[in-house]
Amino acid sequence: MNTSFPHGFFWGAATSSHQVEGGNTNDWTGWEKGNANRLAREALSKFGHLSGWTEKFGKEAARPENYISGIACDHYRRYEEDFDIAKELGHTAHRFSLEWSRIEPQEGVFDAKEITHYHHVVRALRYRNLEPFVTLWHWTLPSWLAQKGGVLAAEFPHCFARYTEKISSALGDDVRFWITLNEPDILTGHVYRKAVWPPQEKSLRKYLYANLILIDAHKKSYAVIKKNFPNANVGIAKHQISFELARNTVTNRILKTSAHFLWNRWFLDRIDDSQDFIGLNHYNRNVIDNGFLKNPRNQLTDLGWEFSPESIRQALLELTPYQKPIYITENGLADQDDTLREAFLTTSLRSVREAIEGGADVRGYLYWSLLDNFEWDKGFWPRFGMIDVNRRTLARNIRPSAHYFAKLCRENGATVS
Ligand code: IFM
Repeated sequence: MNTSFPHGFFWGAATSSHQVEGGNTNDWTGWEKGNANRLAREALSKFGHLSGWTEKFGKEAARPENYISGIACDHYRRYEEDFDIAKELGHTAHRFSLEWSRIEPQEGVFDAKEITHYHHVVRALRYRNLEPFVTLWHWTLPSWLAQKGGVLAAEFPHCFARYTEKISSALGDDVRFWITLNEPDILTGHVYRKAVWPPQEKSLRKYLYANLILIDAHKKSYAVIKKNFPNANVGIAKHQISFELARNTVTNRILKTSAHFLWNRWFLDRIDDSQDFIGLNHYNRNVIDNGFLKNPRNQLTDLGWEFSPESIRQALLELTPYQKPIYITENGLADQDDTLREAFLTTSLRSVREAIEGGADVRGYLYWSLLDNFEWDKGFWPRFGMIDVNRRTLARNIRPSAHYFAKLCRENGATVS
């Protein structure tokens, strides 16, 4: 019996608007329609080699519909039902995102009905004693802003601050935790380095510039929330990778230090005076041996990512220099048959506990994701959910690992072994 998870530790799961709500009209909407056939054609060559690739995945990934978010999980209408399940599963917190394109469908024009909707969402969480962690921006853009250049638009920080002002003043009395940006550098990397997400423009200059714009946007948004609600807790959800050495050589150490600085520290360092906590999103380690990604590829998740849940320990310990509370705002895996998820949770949470014992001020764990959802350019076939969502009927089925997690939530992790 070990009781080293702190008193009041938050347990729960996370989602994002575009991935679960359904019925959104934003910069992804047209892109999905325009690219669905191509993505379906490319699926076999991209994923067919994966050891966990099944006939079922093959069929789903070959259908263009897989790449169109459409009704998603219909969470926009079924959020109360979904929160009831989370509550029944012992969760005490829930992270979700606001869909900017619903709230401000035209520049400067805010939709009171949508603001009320999100107020109801927050109240529905509060009513169930689930602490809301509200993300202001999880990547999707209103069409008018995308047309101005999206995260490259010089007005982006101003627009984001105006949106923050509007929505935070409406919801702020009921929200203690705000996440301004989700994984900003993953977004900029996929749009401007890999050029695989809309608007698919490969340019290192744009990549760097977009990151600077997002830093400014976060700072402005932070200032707005703190002006109106000085006691609010505001941060970002940052994707962090554990860079590990296969061998302790000079070259490997140089590679690790540079990669750690560029990937894990650069963005956080720049906003350090404007964050009350750090939201950690963690999925991967990267083993270095005269080069990157030399991971032993023993056990893989459905997406072909290495199964290495223990790497969260290093990711957490590396955040201790910031001397801020840490909330794990995402950690999870694609595992349709739920064969790895329980072991993943056990090892991840054991590693979290070790990090706490090592000095990391970790105050919550939010699994990604509550529901199977729309995994961006991969569509619906990867299943990250603790709750399986039937793509035809949208019926929710609780996976066995969710019950295992429920036990940990109820016991405050006491039996994580
Ligand atoms: O689904 C995504 C989420 O939107 C952001 N973090 C990583 C998840 C899994 O890829």
